[in-house]
Amino acid sequence: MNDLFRHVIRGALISVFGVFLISSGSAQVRKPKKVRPTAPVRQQQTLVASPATPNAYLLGAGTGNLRLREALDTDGDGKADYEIFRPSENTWYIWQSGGGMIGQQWGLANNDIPTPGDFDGDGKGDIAVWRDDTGDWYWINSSNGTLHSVHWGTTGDEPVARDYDGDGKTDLAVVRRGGGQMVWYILRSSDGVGIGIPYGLPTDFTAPGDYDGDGKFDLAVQRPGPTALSNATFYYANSTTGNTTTVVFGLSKDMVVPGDYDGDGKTDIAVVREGATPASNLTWYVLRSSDGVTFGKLYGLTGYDYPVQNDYDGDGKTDLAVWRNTDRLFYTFRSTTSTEDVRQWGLPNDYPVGTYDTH
Ligand SMILES: [Ca+2]
Ligand SMILES: [Ca+2]
Ligand SMILES: [Ca+2]
Ligand SMILES: [Ca+2]
Repeated sequence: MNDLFRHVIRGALISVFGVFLISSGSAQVRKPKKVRPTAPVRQQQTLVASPATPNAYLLGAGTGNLRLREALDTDGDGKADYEIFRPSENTWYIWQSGGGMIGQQWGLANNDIPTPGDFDGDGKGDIAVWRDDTGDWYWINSSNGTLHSVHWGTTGDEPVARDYDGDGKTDLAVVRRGGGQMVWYILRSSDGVGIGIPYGLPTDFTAPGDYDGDGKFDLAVQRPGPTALSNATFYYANSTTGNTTTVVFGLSKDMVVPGDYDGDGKTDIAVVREGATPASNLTWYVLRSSDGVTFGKLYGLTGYDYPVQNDYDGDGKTDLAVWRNTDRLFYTFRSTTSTEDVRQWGLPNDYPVGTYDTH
């Protein structure tokens, strides 16, 4: 993983897009991802766009994890697309799985955090950012190209836009750390009502997913132990029952990479563990919800790769995937065929949007 993104790693002095953050101890907050400083935002311009393909669009039980794919599926073919944000141009470059390409100026590199989602609920990913210094969201509806801006959150929050009410539209959401707790502020798309729910501690890491498989995202956190090598504990609030489930899994230093790796419609608890050196492999550990078995695989490199797990082959299962900053390659391990797909997209020091769901 590039130094610019070392903010996701605890226990180091880290440079985040020109802003230096001190991270100390084992229970330090991994800051939200931002992109590096450059020019002011300019208006959108679509350079190339492929024809839209109708998408079988599903709601209800077991479909919550499809929202994660839709967040990166701009052409609606049921497969996640390869998305890069280029800080030097404030531009999103998207290689669509259906073959089209998009260049879209959107966002401010020094300030905004990419927050892809399906805000209009048409089953296609919308380009979106959350602006840290104002708490404003900016997105483009894929359905009609309209631009939207909504204020939700404040400086220092972490954006966690997901579909918490299960209506098929991504809800604007942030978590705020302070006062001894983590509060989730969610603006429900179904009724426009904003809610605040305390869930977690300020030192927890977010881990949103649909763990109970009811189609609604559940509030969830990874709680580190006393040291980086202590076990971590996951807590998630089942949206159906309201009950919290507690699972000890992984180490405190592990990064959270939620996904539905076994394709049963429930988010699996999953983490990525870095190795000792930049050339060391990353190790993925997935606790499969379908059978309770932990799956482990070496995939990616510690010093150069960003996790970008998603469903790139469209089989409903999250694929292990990384984007490598040095060779600009997307490496995806396709769940359908258990083969690797490698493709070059982006330039060194670009930012892979798919890493937004690494915590
Ligand atoms: Ca696609
Ligand atoms: Ca959309
Ligand atoms: Ca929603
Ligand atoms: Ca749920």
